[in-house]
Amino acid sequence: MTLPLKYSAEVAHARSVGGALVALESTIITHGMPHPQNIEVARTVEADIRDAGAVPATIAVIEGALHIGLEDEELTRLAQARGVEKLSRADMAACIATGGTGATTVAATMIAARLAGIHVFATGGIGGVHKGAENSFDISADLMELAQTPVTVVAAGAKAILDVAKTLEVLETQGVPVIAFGQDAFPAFWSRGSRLKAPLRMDDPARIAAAHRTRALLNLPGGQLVANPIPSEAEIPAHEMGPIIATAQTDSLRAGISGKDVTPYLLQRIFELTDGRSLDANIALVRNNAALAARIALELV
Ligand code: PSU
Ligand code: MN
Repeated sequence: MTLPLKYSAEVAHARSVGGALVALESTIITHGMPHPQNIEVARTVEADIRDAGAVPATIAVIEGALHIGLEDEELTRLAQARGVEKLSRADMAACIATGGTGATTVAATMIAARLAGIHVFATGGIGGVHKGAENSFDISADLMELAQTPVTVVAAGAKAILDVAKTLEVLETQGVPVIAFGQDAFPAFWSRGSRLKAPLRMDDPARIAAAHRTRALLNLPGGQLVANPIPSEAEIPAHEMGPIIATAQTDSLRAGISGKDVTPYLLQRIFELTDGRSLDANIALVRNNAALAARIALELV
């Protein structure tokens, strides 16, 4: 029995010539953004990576095959499909074994990237420790994945739907380097700054690539989290997002949402409550992360 692994034509070619590859997740497409903006964003982000001289590898499970890179019609179908599973470390093997279709979270995308020899991955925000985790125990598997899978993940920090301070504490406990790019503060997704200082700061993609390589030389198993602030022209001030996030949180508790439905519920609710404005910021920061990830990937080849 072998793993049904499928490379897109573009990714297969890049692998054969040793080109720079950047992995992209698919949960952001199926559970993180509404249709039809999700497919536009997915295509734009792929194009940004190509413009920067690297090759995008969007990852998903389609009818039991683990796809590393999607052809355009596969991307289009996935973005419109209903009932697509959300796959993390716990559910990925079961989905493949049963011929299912699922979108990969940060954790599952890292697992697939490692299998394909891809070292760098761009996304929007990672999962983390949810507010009220002292009661719910809701801590994303993304954090434990960063501790064990050697992929450098570029994100815009963590959304304030999470308890960001606790998220940073868990990352520290798990031995995950958290590197703010070009500033001292840990960025807060829609906003550039936050009251929290990132444990590390680097201003140059070459340094981030060197740190990635050095971890391998030290035989350390995990990856790195690069926290890249949203471009200033696209940011939404934290004081505007605060009350909206609080409302989404209250609605989520009242509706009894739990487990893997929490993050998609909150993202959708915030989209509604901001009349779609949160999405524009989201698009700008994902594109910005894709461009930085491409620069890091080019340093690594
Ligand atoms: N945070 C965001 N946007 C997202 C996600 C998180 O700002 O789209 C998605 C990612 O796929 C992430 C997943 O890996 O949600 C985390 O889900 P959970 O909290 O259930 O682990
Ligand atoms: Mn969770």
